[in-house]
Amino acid sequence: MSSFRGFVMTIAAAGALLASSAFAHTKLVSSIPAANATVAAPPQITLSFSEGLIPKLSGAEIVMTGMPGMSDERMTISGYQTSTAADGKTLVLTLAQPLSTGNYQVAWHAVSTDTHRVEGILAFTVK
Ligand SMILES: [Cu+2]
Repeated sequence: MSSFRGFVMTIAAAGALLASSAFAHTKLVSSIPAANATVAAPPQITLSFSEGLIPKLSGAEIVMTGMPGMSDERMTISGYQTSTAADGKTLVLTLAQPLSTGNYQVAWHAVSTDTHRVEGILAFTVK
């Protein structure tokens, strides 16, 4: 009987391990600029995650969603470089030129080392 009991406990432990790894997918912890902040034109946009990222599968699209006194036409920003900081958990978007005054959305996606993909939108305003 004791070997059966041991078997059951092994299964239970394996289940707990699976459950905890399912919760280990990454989430956005903080960003620069912060969500919904109004800032001077940032030289780069930094997205800090809770888990290590797979750089090839992680990135972001930057879109200008509006400009003061202009229509709300969406304009995709290009010419920035995406890299991962030394901690492996931080995506850095280095802009080729300063963002002009307006509202921005950064549509990010991140795949952590557990291979789960998460995504979200960071909005901020450049004054
Ligand atoms: Cu996960």
